[in-house]
Amino acid sequence: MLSDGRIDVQVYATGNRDVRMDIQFMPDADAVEMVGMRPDVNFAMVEMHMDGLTPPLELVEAGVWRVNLKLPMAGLWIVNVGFGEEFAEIQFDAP
Ligand SMILES: [Cu+2]
Repeated sequence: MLSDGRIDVQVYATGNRDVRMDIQFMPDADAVEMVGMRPDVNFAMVEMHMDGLTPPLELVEAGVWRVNLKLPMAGLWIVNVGFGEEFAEIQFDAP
C-alpha cells in the first residue's frame, strides 16, 4: 500500500536471466492526479556494486504495465517499483 493507492507487482524469473514483471497500480479515489502515472522501476543486484537497471515499461492498459528484460548476471536481485520515495521492494533469485 502506498499513500496514494495500491501497487501490485509480480516478478517471474523464467530462467536464462530472463525476467518478466507485471505491475498494476490502483490509485485511491481521492488521488486522481495519480491516474495514468507511470511508476519508476529499478533493478539492482543484492550485495553487489553494480549500476542499477531502469528497463522500459510496456503499457498494457490503463494502470497496467509489463517489463521484459534479460538481466546481465544471474543471482539475487532486488526490484523497486513505485513513485518517488514510496515503493514496493521485491527480492528474487534470477537463475
Ligand atoms: Cu552482479
